[in-house]
Amino acid sequence: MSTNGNGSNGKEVVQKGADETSVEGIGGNVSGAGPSPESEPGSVTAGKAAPPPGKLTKADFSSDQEVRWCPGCGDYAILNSVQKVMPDLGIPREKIVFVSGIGCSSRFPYYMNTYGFHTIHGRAPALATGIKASNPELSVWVVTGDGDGLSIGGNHFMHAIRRNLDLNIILFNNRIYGLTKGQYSPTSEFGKKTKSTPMGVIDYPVTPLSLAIASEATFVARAIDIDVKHLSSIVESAAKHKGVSFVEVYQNCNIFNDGAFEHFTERTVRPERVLYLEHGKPMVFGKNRDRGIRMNGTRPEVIQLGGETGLNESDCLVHDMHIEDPSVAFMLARMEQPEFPQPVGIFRDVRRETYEDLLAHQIEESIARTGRGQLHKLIHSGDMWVVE
Ligand SMILES: Cc1ncc(C[n+]2csc(CCOP(=O)(O)OP(=O)(O)O)c2C)c(N)n1
Ligand code: SF4
Ligand SMILES: [Mg+2]
Repeated sequence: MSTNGNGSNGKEVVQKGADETSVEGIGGNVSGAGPSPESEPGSVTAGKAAPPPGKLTKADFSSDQEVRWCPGCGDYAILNSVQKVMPDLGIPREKIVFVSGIGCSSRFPYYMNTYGFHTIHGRAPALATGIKASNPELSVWVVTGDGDGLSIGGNHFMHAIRRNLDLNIILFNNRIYGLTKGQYSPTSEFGKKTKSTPMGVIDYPVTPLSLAIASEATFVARAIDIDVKHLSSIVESAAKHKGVSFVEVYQNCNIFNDGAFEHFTERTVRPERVLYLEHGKPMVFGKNRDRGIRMNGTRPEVIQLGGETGLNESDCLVHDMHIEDPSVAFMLARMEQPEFPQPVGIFRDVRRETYEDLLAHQIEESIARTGRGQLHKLIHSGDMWVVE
């Protein structure tokens, strides 16, 4: 990759400011390197020396590793948000582990001063499942990309979610394979020309939130990389949810898919084109809060509020993220620009027993019934074959 601030495709890298973020939020401390080569999976990072006693700060969660994302990449803002939220969770660093697969996004564990595991492509949910099931006290985070999580890892994604382990899954959706330099992903738009689809994509894209909801996710949310305040609040809510939490973050890959979400995330158009879902509040949007969402039969529709319309906030759908039935959350996940404002926020937050608690109960019950087992005895019990 180029080291002069240009991407490998020769496109000039533009540094874009994240809301309420200084240079540390986006492309801050990088010396112009592109995404680092695909390397070193399997490494476990244990971070730098322990901080002094007292409340931890954001800095305590930053590792001493040089961040190897392209300048201007949305990954910085996400890293910044997660590091910012960590001290408020009150979890000691040695009880936190970040697990990733492969991709630019999957370099994340290196930069967190916690335990971390950069694993194999698409398999972070499987590794995280093992970690959480065997040590439920840990706060386990999965960081994945749209390729890692939904292509090669689609199967693992679905099963980790439906098991409802108390995991936090953050999917960086840049609608492209970044690390391998710009091939289309399962979230790339139909017709999009990429390195691997020179005549345009002919697969229909998937909506990550729809997949998560269909897989029985108990917490589903979406945020935007550059909206750091909102993203941080979503990350915090996800962390506090007991059960699996799935957060999709719209992340700009300014080298291979620049501006993928700009038509609604750009600061000046955002109020008109993004719907911030808030529990218990009517679904209203627009700089002047003059438009809303209501049901028209079985379909949502955008309505104009005020003036001659005679409609007001009380005519709008009220967001209830705690409804057990996932139908409304699914419907919201299908709403898209330009017909609808793009919804962000928490779509669904319901309680269900977690896999690790159910597993612990089964183990306790079994021990109470038959006593603590011995592996040696188990192996040598029952029908055995002797190979001679
Ligand atoms: C088994 C295997 N197949 C393919 C690859 C090549 N590969 C590495 S990363 C990647 C896709 C990454 O895309 P995404 O998950 O969207 O991450 P991003 O780089 O965009 O953050 C692919 C196909 C690999 N490393 N291993
Ligand atoms: S996601 Fe894109 S901008 Fe970010 S490090 Fe990878 S190639 Fe660079
Ligand atoms: Mg990607």
